[in-house]
Parts: sequence; structure tokens; C-alpha cells
Amino acid sequence: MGFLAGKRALIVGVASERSIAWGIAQAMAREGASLAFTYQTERLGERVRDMAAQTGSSICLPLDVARDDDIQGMYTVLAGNWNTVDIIVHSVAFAPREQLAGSYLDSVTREGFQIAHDISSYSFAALAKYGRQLLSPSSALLTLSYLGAVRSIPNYNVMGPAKASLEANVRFMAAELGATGTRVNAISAGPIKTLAAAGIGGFRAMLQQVATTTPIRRNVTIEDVGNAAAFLCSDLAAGITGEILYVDGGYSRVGMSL
Ligand code: NAD
Ligand code: 0WE
Repeated sequence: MGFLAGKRALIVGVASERSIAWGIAQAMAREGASLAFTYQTERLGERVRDMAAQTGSSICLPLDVARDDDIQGMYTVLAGNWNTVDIIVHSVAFAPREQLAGSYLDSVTREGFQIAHDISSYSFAALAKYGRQLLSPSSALLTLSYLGAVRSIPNYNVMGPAKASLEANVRFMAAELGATGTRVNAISAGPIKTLAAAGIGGFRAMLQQVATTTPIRRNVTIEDVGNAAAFLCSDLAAGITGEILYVDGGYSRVGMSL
């Protein structure tokens, strides 16, 4: 029997077979969880529905995390299918494209800063705020962060402050929800070629550079992240909350590589 048998997981952030959320969904399904999915746009809906079916799931709901009424409506429909939720995976980030290139101070704007923080950080708190009455007394919330939260990384720009805010959200949510049996954690993943990385200048070179300097001498995969996510959201991790778990092959632990 899998270590997530009997658990119900809501997965937010599948856009393609390369999505980190898809690696997480597959690992959780393998360990016996029942899944529900959301999709951002109607264009993505058909693909996500097909992928959900591959995990034995028929619950697939539209959700734009920028909209409170979308979040509330999604939970109303979900509550019609499930009386409780054990796991919520938030695998969502967005900043306007022009924010993610060149000089930080030249590209950052008040509006770009606001959008990046709204979609990439506030939305995690919002998912908990509107979903908390559905959470079971042995539940787990998980989000995805990146090293740019704690180090400056070229071109990551305003997403760095947004991920720092997301990681602070993890700690505040963990402190509040712990008393009712909900744990809250993040995985800080190494770079992976997903849609969110497509078209980012120099991403291939960055993957190469990271693969050669990282202790495990390769890039991490969505399977690596999926397995760690399944563990963190299972009762095997009952003593872990408010944590940022690095699934980066040890890249962030190394001070120098010769
Ligand atoms: P992805 O493009 O597959 O996933 C991003 C998801 O965000 C998509 O499903 C998209 O629909 C969703 N999204 C964006 N705006 C939304 C909105 N308003 N409402 C609802 N959904 C919205 O890319 P990914 O790399 O799998 O990204 C998932 C998470 O992993 C992000 O938080 C990202 O920052 C994080 N992450 C990615 C990497 C990487 O190198 N790919 C590394 C570390 C962390
Ligand atoms: O969090 C991310 C990327 C998030 C992201 C991606 C896009 C592309 C499309 C947010 N907003 C947008 N907006 C778009 O219009 N990552 C961790 C992947 C990533 O992105 C980088 C990276 C890494 C790693 C950008 C610059 C440098 C490194």
C-alpha cells in the first residue's frame, strides 16, 4: 500500500507534461492518493483533463488564482465531490515577461512587482484562507520556491522578492495552521526546463552550468521533486512544518566548485 493511501490532494499548477505539478501529481497518485486538478485557462483545460484521467481523476476545475471569486467557486465545487482535503499543492508563479530580463532596477515597476507578488505569493495564502474549512486534521500544504528567494540570480529580478515573500508566507501559515493539524512547507527546486522556463534567455546555458557544478552532477527532474513532495505531504513528514526543503542536487550547499 502506498504511503498516501486514503489521502485526497488538490493540485494547482499543471500546464503541461513538463510541469513540476505534474511530477508531483504522478508521485502522489503512485503512492495511493486521489487527486483533483485545476487549470488556468480553457485552452489548458482539455490537456489537464486528459492528464487527470491518466491518474484516475475526473475532478478538473477552472481556477485563475488572481480572482477571489474563482478560488471560492472552485472550493464550492470541490466540496460537492470531497468532504475534506488532505493535501493542497500550489505550483504557480507569474511575473510579466519583461520583468524577467536585464537589469533589476531598470525592469522592475510598481505594477510588475504587484502582479508577481499577487500571483506567486499571495495566492498561496488565499488558497489556504478560502480552503481551510475543508482541511482535514492531518493535512499538508506545499508550494514551490526557488533559490532566487535568498540569493540574487541574474534576470530572475522581481521573482526573487516574490519568492522571499512566498517563503515567509510558508512560516506564517505553518505557525497558524499547526494547531489544527495542517503542516505547511515549500520545496526550493533546482532549475528545470518547463513552460515557465521556456524563452527565458540563457536558460539552457544555466541548466548546463548548474549540472556541472552541482554535487550530483546533473539537473533535478520533476520526478525528483515529485517524490520529495509526496514525502513532505505524507504522514511520514508529520514532524516537518514551516520548512523550505532544497531539492536542487545540493547546488545551494556548495560554496565553490573546481
Ligand atoms: P509551469 O509553467 O509548468 O507551471 C506554472 C503554472 O502556473 C502553470 O500551470 C500556470 O497555468 C500557472 N499559473 C500562472 N498564473 C496563474 C494564475 N493566474 N492562475 C492559476 N494558475 C496560474 O512551470 P513550473 O516550472 O512547473 O512552475 C511551477 C512552480 O515551480 C512555480 O512556482 C515556479 O516558480 C516553481 N519553480 C520552477 C523551477 C523551474 O526551473 N522550472 C524551479 C524552482 C521553482
Ligand atoms: O519561478 C520560475 C519562473 C517563473 C516565471 C516564469 C515566467 C515565464 C513566462 C514567472 N513569470 C513568467 N512570466 C512569463 O511571461 N523559475 C524558478 C524558473 C526560472 O525562471 C528564471 C530563472 C529560473 C530558474 C528567470 C531568470 C533566471 C532564472
